[in-house]
Amino acid sequence: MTAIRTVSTTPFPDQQPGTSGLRKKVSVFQQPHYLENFVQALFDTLEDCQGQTLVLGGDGRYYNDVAIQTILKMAAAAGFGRVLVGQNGLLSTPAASAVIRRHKASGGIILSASHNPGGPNGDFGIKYNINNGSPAPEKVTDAVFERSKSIDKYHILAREAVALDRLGETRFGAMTVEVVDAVEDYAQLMGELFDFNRIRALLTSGQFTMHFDAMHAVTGPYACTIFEEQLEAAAGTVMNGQPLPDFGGGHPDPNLAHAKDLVALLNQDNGADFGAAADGDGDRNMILGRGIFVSPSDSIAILTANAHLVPGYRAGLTGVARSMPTSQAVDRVAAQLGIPCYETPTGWKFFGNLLDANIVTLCGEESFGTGSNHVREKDGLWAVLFWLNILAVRGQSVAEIVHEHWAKYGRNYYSRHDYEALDIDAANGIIEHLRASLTQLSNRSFGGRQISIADDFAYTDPVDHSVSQHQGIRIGFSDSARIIFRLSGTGTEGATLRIYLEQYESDLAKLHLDTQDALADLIAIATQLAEVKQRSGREAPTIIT
Ligand code: VG1
Ligand code: CO
Repeated sequence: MTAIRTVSTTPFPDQQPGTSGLRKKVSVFQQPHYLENFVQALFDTLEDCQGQTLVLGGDGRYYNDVAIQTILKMAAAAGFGRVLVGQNGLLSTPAASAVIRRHKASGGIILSASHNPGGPNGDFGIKYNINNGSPAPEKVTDAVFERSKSIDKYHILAREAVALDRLGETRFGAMTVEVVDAVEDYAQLMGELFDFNRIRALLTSGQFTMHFDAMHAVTGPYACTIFEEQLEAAAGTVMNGQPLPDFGGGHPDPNLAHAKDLVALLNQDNGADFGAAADGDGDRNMILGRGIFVSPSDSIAILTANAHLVPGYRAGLTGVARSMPTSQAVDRVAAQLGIPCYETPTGWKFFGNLLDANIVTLCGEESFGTGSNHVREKDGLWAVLFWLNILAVRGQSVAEIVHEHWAKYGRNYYSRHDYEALDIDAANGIIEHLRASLTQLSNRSFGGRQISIADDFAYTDPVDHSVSQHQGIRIGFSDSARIIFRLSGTGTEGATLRIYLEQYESDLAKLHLDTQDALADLIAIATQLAEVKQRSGREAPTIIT
């Protein structure tokens, strides 16, 4: 019988999960008892851990291996019957969701700070998913935070580490640790949704080349198995396929700024036909064609419009959902299909109820997140396979498909301007100032544009009727242009102000403008309304996507 130790501790005041779990600098997590406190607060909050099955894995970033061993010992002390751990401690976020669902686990812990940089000076994170595979809803994360404020002890098994490199079971106190193949369940699910034969025919035709950039993060092993082995894409299709604790020194964020090598490969003469990348934990995706970037808001609209071409969705979509700041491109497709389109706050946790109730099939966020009812997380490789399936069936280029889409539905020019690492008071001041201006804004017009809505977005979940307030300052114009302001809930340094800009254009002669040029008027209105320069001292955004 292995002994369970009870350790005295004192609370940390800052263990409030944000948009996607608790995210802090590695050095914060390395403080004695920091991780243990949070995990114990979580286990105390869960109603009953006795005999339950937990899923555990992470994106392989620095501290993943240490944290996993601590959590295993604490899970054993909490009475869990079995923990399914990804081999070598790896599980992408969507794969963890798939494993929770397939093995009917009571929940799962995912260790990741997603697209944030890793390494000893980078970020670490921990998030909890519930038994449907969805990120824990606010009522759970709020309860964990409350518990963390009064925690005075935690329980841990006194035992040496368990090896995670080989598949199979190990007894761990009264608990069983089962090391599972991180890729197997997930790859099987992808094979059920997409026409692998057709995609394989495209990839081996000699007429089509693609690159997938795993950014030295968790999708490497998944992408090698699925693209290079199962779909027989040329060796070397997967770039940066080996997961590294510091992501090779890069920033595993699949966007135009951080996936530069991939973008260059697609933009050169005779570049590849298709390019894609995923983030640290594999839930984000970027889609590129030769010489074209597909904005994530357009991507979810195009997937919706073409879902009937894909086996897993041929039967039709019950509805779609997008986060509030995501462009309204998908709304137009939903209207055409005669299905509802729901608008939720930022963060995947808000889609879970809609998917469970089967009132939506596809979901998307402007932040490079796309997914469906196959799991309860956004899913990077799923989006790439969805695009490949469409390309294989339509036999057109990415650019042709996007341009035809715009010609049919019009184009929602869209961009996000991020001001990172702002002084926290200055950032809060910007939002408070905007909030105070709302009533007075509702009837104003700017350069002939009438404001039709000015509010602080609040959401009532249509399924459980829970209410989430203060989800972003939303300013809409009569021509359906929009400006949204909100503060990031995933950063670890100061505050990040996000300004989301959107403008609709249906004039065929104006569908191919430069995005920043097309949005120039709105950008000027946004920075003026928010008094960005006066309040933050910043002349320009840190990053534009
Ligand atoms: C950001 C994105 C949001 C996304 C979240 C988690 O949140 O805006 O759309 O769901 O990251 O994505 P925020 O609060 O920083 O704007 V992931 O891939 O970082 O887990
Ligand atoms: Co992510």
